[in-house]
Amino acid sequence: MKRRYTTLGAGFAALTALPLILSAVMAADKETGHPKTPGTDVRYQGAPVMMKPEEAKETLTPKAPPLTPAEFTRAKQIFFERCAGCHGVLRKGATGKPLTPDITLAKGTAYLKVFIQYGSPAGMPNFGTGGELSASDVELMAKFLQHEPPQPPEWGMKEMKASWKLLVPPNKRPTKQENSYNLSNVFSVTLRDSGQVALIDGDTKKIINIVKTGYAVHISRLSHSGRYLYVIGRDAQVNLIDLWMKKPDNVAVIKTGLEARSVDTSKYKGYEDKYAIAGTYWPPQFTIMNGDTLEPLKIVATRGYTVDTQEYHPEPRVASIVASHFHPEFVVNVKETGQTLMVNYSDLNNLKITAIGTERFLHDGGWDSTKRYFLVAANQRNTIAVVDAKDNKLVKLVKDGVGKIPHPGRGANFVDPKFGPVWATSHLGDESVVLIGTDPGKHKANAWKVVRTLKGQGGGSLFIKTHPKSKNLWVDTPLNPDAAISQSVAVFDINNLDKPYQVIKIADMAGLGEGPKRVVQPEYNKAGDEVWFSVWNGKTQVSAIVIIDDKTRKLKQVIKDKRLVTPTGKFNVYNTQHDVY
Ligand code: DHE
Repeated sequence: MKRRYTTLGAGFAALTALPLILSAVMAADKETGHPKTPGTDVRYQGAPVMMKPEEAKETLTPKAPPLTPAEFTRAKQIFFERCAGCHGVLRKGATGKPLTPDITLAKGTAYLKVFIQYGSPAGMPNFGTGGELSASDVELMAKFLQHEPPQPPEWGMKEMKASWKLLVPPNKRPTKQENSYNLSNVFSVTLRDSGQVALIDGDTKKIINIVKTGYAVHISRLSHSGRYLYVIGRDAQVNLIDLWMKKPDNVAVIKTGLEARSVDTSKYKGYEDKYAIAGTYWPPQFTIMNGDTLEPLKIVATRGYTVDTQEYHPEPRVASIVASHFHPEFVVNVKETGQTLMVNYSDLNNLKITAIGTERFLHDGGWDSTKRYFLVAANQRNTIAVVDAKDNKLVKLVKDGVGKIPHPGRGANFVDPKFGPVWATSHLGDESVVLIGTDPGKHKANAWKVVRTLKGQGGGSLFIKTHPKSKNLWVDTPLNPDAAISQSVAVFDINNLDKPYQVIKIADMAGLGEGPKRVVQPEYNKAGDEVWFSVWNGKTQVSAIVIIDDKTRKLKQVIKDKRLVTPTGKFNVYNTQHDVY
């Protein structure tokens, strides 16, 4: 991420060397130097995948330009690091275009080289002129893309069981809470680049423990009781942390695949703390595990057909997962096919799945305030899909009025003084914050429509947050190319939404040295009177967490500690456990 952040800047200077014809038709992004592609999108979507190139088996394609084994190995490495995040491991297309040999062989080496060198207006970065790939690597990749995509290994029960470690079996664990922390106000903080989470006491603001987790750790979720914390890394490692221990720490660990982003736990009555589920990007599947041991019980593939063109997709990744409060079900959102799967866990042998066709490119989302409706962003389609978790059906694909690349995190629920209950999202691709009516009862005319659009600081927003006890709506913009915007947040007054937002300069409050200092992901404490922000700096730079008093919007405290390496997501135990947002 950091490397991309800095080297892409060099691309801007190199852009001047583009052939006249290209520079005439393309307006370059100020930061990426990439024609018509905002730095925000490139940086966010195109992160390296965690696969080891040696594990992916290559097949030489007869008509493609020959490559030596050493060249193949190098090309695989470059592909996993730079390309797979957007084009997919099997190159069937995701955010980026499909790059399978039926397409690439017809284009040929010279044509592909131009794209890799200069990028394209549709979103392909200028790897050559941007200085990320040498001329010989550009040529190598142009040849490599004409071969069949190397197939990474599958990851079934045998591999999962071999990776599974029950560090402390349930009968050796505490029978009651053995520490005196107010557990419901503990925060699990992602330390992205150190592969750890920091457990921070929300009352004293002191670090309780730094726990080793998977590589490029991503999110945390809680069990129904709030005792167990589940953390997933991009390497698909799930860590189970027991918060009842004197010093909360890992009690089990498993690798559920090679690439992953999501984890959750069973919440329905009678199944409290019983199951955990992890969704993987590779292999495309989800795994249901024992909640207190992580023993894998059931693996289900997500390969299948796209919702619209009904075309086979070999690599549909599992995006957000939430636990239903109306049925013993997990809501599993499958990205590339646009299927929302209601997976009933009451009988794992006779597994019932209701497949709701929603929209392609499902990503993140959250419940409405009643927790009956799940609103999920189909980001590349500028759509919010609304699913009814009680009647198990699609309610609406909200398209009208939604901005460019909605990115809600879990979104924000509050009551709009004019339109009634709403759920809100901000956007990666523009400055809008849209409010969608969520009450089909008393406010039927407003339900599942964009009822209001606020103008935020700019694009590059990832997360938005409020709390039932708050009157503030906080909007971050960590991926905006303007440092003044990425290092501050906007806060709206929910009771007076026509009033302009206030800008709070969070990064300045932290008083850090140099670095990108992106301010990311507002998260409330349990009482709903403090908002926590991460000031996300480079791996070798100083980062911090800034805590704002929600009522006064003034600084309350800064947590600085050399162990807080690249803090990003923060998950308050109570709010995560009860889906409060
Ligand atoms: Fe995330 C949630 C995928 C990059 C921080 N991210 C999610 C979810 C998905 C996802 C599918 C929803 C999980 C759920 O609810 O079950 N994220 C991806 C990617 O594919 C992507 C774009 C690129 C990648 O290679 O991983 C990506 N994400 C990032 C980051 O760079 C962020 C900003 C910093 C980081 O720590 O990695 C980041 N993502 C988060 C956070 C959440 C999240 C903090 C949970 C928000 C919440 O409030 O629940």
